[in-house]
Amino acid sequence: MSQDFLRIAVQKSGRLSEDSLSLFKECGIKFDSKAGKLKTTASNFPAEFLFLRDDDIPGYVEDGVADIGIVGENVQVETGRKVDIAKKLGFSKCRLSIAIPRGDSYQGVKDLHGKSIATSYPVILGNFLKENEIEAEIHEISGSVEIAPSIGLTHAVCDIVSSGSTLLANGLSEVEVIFRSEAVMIANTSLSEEKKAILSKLLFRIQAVQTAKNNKYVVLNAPNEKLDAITALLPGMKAPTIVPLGTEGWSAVHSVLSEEDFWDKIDALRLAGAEGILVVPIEKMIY
Ligand code: PRT
Ligand code: ZN
Repeated sequence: MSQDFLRIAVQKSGRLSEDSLSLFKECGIKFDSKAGKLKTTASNFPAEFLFLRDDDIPGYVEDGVADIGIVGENVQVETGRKVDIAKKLGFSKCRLSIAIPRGDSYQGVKDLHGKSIATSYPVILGNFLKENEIEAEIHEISGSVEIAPSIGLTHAVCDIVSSGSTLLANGLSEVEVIFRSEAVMIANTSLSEEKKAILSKLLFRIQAVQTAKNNKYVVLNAPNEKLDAITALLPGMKAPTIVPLGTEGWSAVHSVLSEEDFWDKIDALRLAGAEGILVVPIEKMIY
């Protein structure tokens, strides 16, 4: 019997491509990702990659042409395809926002009543307007949404924003955030047991990569009389490792710090008497 494999759909070229491919590589999966390829097989993991337009990925995953795929949640929700969300991936974060010409008055969502809004996301925008009981005209266009007000096409736009510089450059100001998005791994809803087993192996590796990215390995020196105060600040995976130093009365403390409150913790450690603090990135972290 030939071994089962997972067919993975990733964006061919665009904002999701690089991070998607890096993620699989960080999971130790080796494959040829030369530009222009439409399909490739991993050499050390039961997986095959398909390189596609992001808009097509939810449909392929729903139909089972691909078993899993990576897309922005915005695309997943807009296409309305029935798939499972296997994992949020934390990259390609952005928001879908309504923006109006700078200087136009805006008191609240009710001001959108009777207005026209250009967007490539008619479904998500439609849901937002319905929830807020606003009657506005949705003008669907596939690209360059931001110029719609300046050419007299619509009163407002609803588009993806990340830094906000595109809105700024087009004289628009963001007035409502209607959806927040990040890259997600989607999966077909009826995977075979064999494919589910491969997916769970992949998700385990992704978890280890993500946890490692959110943590740093810290080594510091501490005078023994201050060890209690210092170790109280450090969680570690179980408890910090404490090793006596060659210098009498001093110890080295090894621990793991979360990226979230990293600088606050470093400041507190210095105040508590820690010296020679080394911070090292972690490649994989498995509990
Ligand atoms: O060719 P294909 O169809 O595969 O790709 P695409 O052109 O449809 O999508 P792509 O590669 O542009 O984006 C893929 C996904 O990345 C999106 O579906 C979002 O989930 C996510 N993402 C994250 C973004 C942005 N950030 C983003 N800034 N998608 C688009 N933009 C655009 C936005 O449309 C606007 O024109 O960037 C501009 C705004 O950026 P700022 O930084 O100026 O605010
Ligand atoms: Zn697209």
